[in-house]
Amino acid sequence: MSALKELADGLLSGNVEVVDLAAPLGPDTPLLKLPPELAVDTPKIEIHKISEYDSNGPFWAWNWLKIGEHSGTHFDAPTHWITGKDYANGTTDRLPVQKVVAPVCVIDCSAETAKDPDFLLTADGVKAWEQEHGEIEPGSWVVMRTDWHKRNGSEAEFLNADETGPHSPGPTVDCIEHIVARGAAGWGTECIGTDAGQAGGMEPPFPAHNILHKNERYGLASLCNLDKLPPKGAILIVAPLKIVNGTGSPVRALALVSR
Ligand code: 23J
Ligand code: MN
Repeated sequence: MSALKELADGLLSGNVEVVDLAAPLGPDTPLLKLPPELAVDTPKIEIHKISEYDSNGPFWAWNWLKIGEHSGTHFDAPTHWITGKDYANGTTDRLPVQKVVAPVCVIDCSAETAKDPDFLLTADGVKAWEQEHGEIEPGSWVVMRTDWHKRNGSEAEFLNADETGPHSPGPTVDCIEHIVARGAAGWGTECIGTDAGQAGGMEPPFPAHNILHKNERYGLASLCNLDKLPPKGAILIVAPLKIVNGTGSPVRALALVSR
C-alpha cells in the first residue's frame, strides 16, 4: 500500500489522530514583554466585528483583526532575527513549504521544569534523548516538552516574571548548536518564545533566535499539548500565513499521531 493511501485510511478510521498544538488566539492571549529601555512590545490582539447578520451585512458575520506576527502559537522565520536577515527565502511568503511538514522529535523536560522554571535543556540532554530514541534526522523538528502550556490561560503564570525578569525554560547555546549540526529544520517550545525567560543575559543574547535564524532554521513558540505526542514518530504541520515579507506568523500547529 502506498504511504498516502495508508495515511488516508488512518485519518478516516481514526488510527491517525490530528492533535491540536495551538493555543486560543484572542485579546487574552499572553504576549511577550520586553524591557522598555530596549524595545517596543507587540500590541494586544484585537478582534473587530464588521457585521453579524445585521445592517452591516444582513446574511453574514465577519471580523477584522489587529495582531502582531509574533502572537500566540506562532512561527519564527529567519528574517525575524538580525543574524538571518539576508536569506532570500527567509520570509514567511518565500520559505520552502517542504520544511513545515516534517517528523518531530519530542524531548520531555516536564519533570525538570516542574522542579525548576529556569530549567535549560543542554546538548548533553539532547544526546541522552538520542541514545534512547535514535539520532535527530536532518529535516526533522525538535520540540521541548515542559507542560508549560498548562499555564497558557494566565499571562502572569505563563510569563512567570518577578523583579529579576521572566522565568521560563528553554535551550542552552550548545543545545541549539547541536540540533542545528544535526540538520534540524527548527526548534519549538511551549513558552512565549523559543528562548528561555532569562535568555536575554546569555551569550549571545537569545541564543535560540540568534543561532537558529543565522542557520536558516525556524522557531515555534507557545505550542500546546506536546504531552499528547510520542517522543518520536509524529508528523508536525506548521505552515505560517503567506504574509508578504513576514518575519513570522500565528499558526494552527498540528501533529499527526499514530494510535
Ligand atoms: C523579539 C525580541 C525578543 C524575543 C522575541 C521577539 C520572541 O520571542 C519572538 O516572539 O520571536 S525573545
Ligand atoms: Mn516569535
